[in-house]
Formats: sequence, C-alpha cells, structure tokens
Amino acid sequence: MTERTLSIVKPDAVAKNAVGGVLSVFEKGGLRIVASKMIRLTRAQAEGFYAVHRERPFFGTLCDFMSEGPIVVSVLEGEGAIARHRDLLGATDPAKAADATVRKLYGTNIERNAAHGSDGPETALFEIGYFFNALELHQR
Ligand code: 3AN
Repeated sequence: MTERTLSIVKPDAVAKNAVGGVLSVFEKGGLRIVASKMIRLTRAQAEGFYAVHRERPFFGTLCDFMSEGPIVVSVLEGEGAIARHRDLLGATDPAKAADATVRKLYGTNIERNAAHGSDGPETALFEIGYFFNALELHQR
C-alpha cells in the first residue's frame, strides 16, 4: 500500500551539514519526497509536536533540542513508507542502530539522533498536518 510519512532532519544533523546525506538514505531506500522545507520551531511549537511525550522524563530537553536550530521537514511517499522509513532511520539509540541507517551514520546519542519518523498511520496524519497544507503536497 502506498503511504505517506513525516520525516524530520533534526537540528543536530542540519548543523552537521548532513541534510543531503539523510535525505539521500531515504531516496536510495525507495521513498519519494513529495514536500520539503526548512523551518525553525519555537519552543511552544516543539511542545505541540511532541505532546504525546509530555509525561516522559526527557520531554523538556527534547523540546529544547528540537527548537535550538533549523530543521528540515519532509513528507515521504512509497510502498509501506511508514515502516520503510523507520527501518532506514534505525534504532532510537544510534549506538544500537544497524549499519548504514541514518541514526548510525549521523546520530550522536538517544536524544540527538539526527532524524524523526512517524510511528504509525494516525501519527503520520497528525504530523503531516502539523507542518504542511494540502497545496504543499505534490503528486509524483
Ligand atoms: P523514535 O523517534 O525512535 O520513535 P520515541 O518516539 O520513543 O523514539 O522518542 C521520541 C524522541 O525522543 C526520540 N527521537 C529521541 O530524540 C527522544 N528520546 C527518546 N528516548 C529518549 C531518552 N531515553 N532520553 C532522551 N531522549 C529520548
């Protein structure tokens, strides 16, 4: 089934000049970019995006990190895009991520882990709508 998922190149990877490197893993892995832009989240916008993690102990530092510099948000499309994108990201902790995954290649630690991907269809709908309107999503 063709799906869409929300992908974020996080501030650590943007600062490392690795935007192209990260997106290249996704393109080579069979996903198409149907929308993409660089933005900088305010602290409040980061809190809104990560609202499901509100009660987690790392919520505060995660929101500080996600608003510390620009990010690149993209919508990726392809066959089974949500799971495929998560496979290409690798484990949350870069130290546990498989070789050639984004987090292994570009992540620093479990928080500064280079990229984000939606974890299911409902999350993807919410996350895509958080950053993009219908006119910004292209047919490819
Ligand atoms: P994933 O992004 O792999 O789905 P989640 O949803 O459990 O991982 O966590 C969301 C984000 O919170 C992660 N991408 C990471 O930046 C951060 N995070 C997750 N677990 C921790 C942790 N134990 N300590 C610090 N930050 C964490």
